[in-house]
Amino acid sequence: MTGRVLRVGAGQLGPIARDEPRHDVVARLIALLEQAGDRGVELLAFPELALTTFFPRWFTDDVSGHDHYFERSMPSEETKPLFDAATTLGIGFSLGFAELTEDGDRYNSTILVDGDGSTVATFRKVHIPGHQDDEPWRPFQHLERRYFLESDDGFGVWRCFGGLVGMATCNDRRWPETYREMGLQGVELILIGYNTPIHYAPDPGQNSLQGFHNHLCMQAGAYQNGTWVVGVAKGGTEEGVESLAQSAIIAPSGQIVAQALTTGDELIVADCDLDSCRRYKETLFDFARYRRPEVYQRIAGQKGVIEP
Ligand code: CDT
Repeated sequence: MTGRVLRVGAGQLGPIARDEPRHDVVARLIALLEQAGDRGVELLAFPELALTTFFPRWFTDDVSGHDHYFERSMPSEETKPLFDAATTLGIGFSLGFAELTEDGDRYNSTILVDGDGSTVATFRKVHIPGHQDDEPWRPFQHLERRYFLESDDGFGVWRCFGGLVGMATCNDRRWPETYREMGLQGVELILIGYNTPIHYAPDPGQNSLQGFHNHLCMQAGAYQNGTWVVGVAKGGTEEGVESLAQSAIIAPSGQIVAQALTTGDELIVADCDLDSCRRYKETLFDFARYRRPEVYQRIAGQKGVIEP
């Protein structure tokens, strides 16, 4: 194979029980990492909030009531074995976790770690979905807006793994701005972890379309920006809530080249030729030649809809 080929894995997780200790989850992550090592993977993506159950599904009066699900440092004593195993194997990885900063701010974050164990970057989720207050009419809560701040850092792109790599988290993948912000920085590979409940309480009519929408937005984001996209789920039925699996590795053509078959812990792998991004970036989506930012003013300047 020619070009800059990076062997990428997605380490899908099945459910994590509410009482499952970090130590056991880290052991599951290391098992996926070892499988990735056997298959020559150089960069392995793990899901959003990959160390614990999806705790925003429960309301606590005091926001700090869920602080035991947050990490105050990365690596921590409990996560260090994962970092050590990755360094020994020479595999880089991305890992979603709940971040509690020294200032007491809470973010839904993802760390990107190089194959030598050094931290490349920490991304904080930008588009926080769900609601802030208890809504007992729902079969389960989606209180991300109670437990996480919206990050103002935006979507960075980093030179690493022989290419240009960016990150996004779950709901971020539904927004075209996410991909285009990174596309304008030349991104070649976007790593996206997600936890997507199949039941959408405000409009259950969307339930049967969850799988379609998941792939639709990531495939469109890949194609329209000429980039690889890795979508990696925590799927299966977790504490009674069924979540979408369907982890996928998507080429710059928008085609899915690898997809998970189960709803449990599963590794998928693809050889991602980063040079193949140029086929799209230098033709149909040659931004410098064809974009018209002068007629896109609303996109950055206006938040909600203003009808004519
Ligand atoms: N974790 C996450 O962002 N999940 C959302 C669910 C939105 S429904 C409240 C998603 O976009 O999949």
